[in-house]
Amino acid sequence: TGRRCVCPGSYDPVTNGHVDVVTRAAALFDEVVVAILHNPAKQGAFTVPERIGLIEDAVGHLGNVRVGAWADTLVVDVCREVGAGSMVKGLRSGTDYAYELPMAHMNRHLSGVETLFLAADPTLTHVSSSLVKEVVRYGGDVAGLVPDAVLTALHGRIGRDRG
Ligand code: COD
Repeated sequence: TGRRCVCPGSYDPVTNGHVDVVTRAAALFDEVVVAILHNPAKQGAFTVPERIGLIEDAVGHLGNVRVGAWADTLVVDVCREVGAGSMVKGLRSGTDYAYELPMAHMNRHLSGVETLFLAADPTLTHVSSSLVKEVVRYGGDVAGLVPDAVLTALHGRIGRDRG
C-alpha cells in the first residue's frame, strides 16, 4: 500500500486552485483520492458525473490520483473506506481558516484523521468555484483560473455573450 490522503470538496467545478492543491498533495503522498462530497450549504451547477469528468481531465496525467464521489457520507468515513489517515485542504485566507478549523477538529474528534493545510498559491487566492461561476454568468473572463475544459463547460452551462 503506501501513504494515502483524501482531498475532499464540492468541486463544482474544479478550478486551478483545486488543481494546485491536488498536484502538491500528489507530490507529498503515494496516492491521492479526490473525493467529491456534498456540501449541504451549496446547490450544484454541475452533476456529479460532470464534476468527475472535469477533475479527471485536469489531474489524470498525475499517475497517483484517483477521483470518486460519495453521497450522504461523512468525509471521515470516506477516509476510512479508502485507507487514508489524513486529508489535505487548501487555505486561501483567514476566512477559509475560520471555516476549516472546526471541521478539522470535528473530523479528528470523530476518527483521529488529520487535516493538513497547504497555503494556497498566492496567484490563485481569489479563485473559488462560486466566484468563477458568478463571473461567467455575467459575461466575465476566467481564462487562466480554471482548466480549459472547465472554461468550455462553464460557457455551455451558465455563460452568456456580452451584450
Ligand atoms: N486555492 C487553494 N485551495 C483552494 C482554492 C484555491 N483557489 N479553492 C478551493 N480550495 C480548497 C478549499 O479551501 C477546500 O479545502 C478545497 O479546496 C475544496 O473546496 P470546495 O469549495 O470545492 O469544497 P467545500 O469547501 O464546499 O467542501 C466542503 C466539504 C464537502 C469538504 C465538507 O462540506 C464535507 O466534508 N462534507 C461531507 C460531510 C461531512 O463530513 N461533514 C462534517 C464535516 S466536520
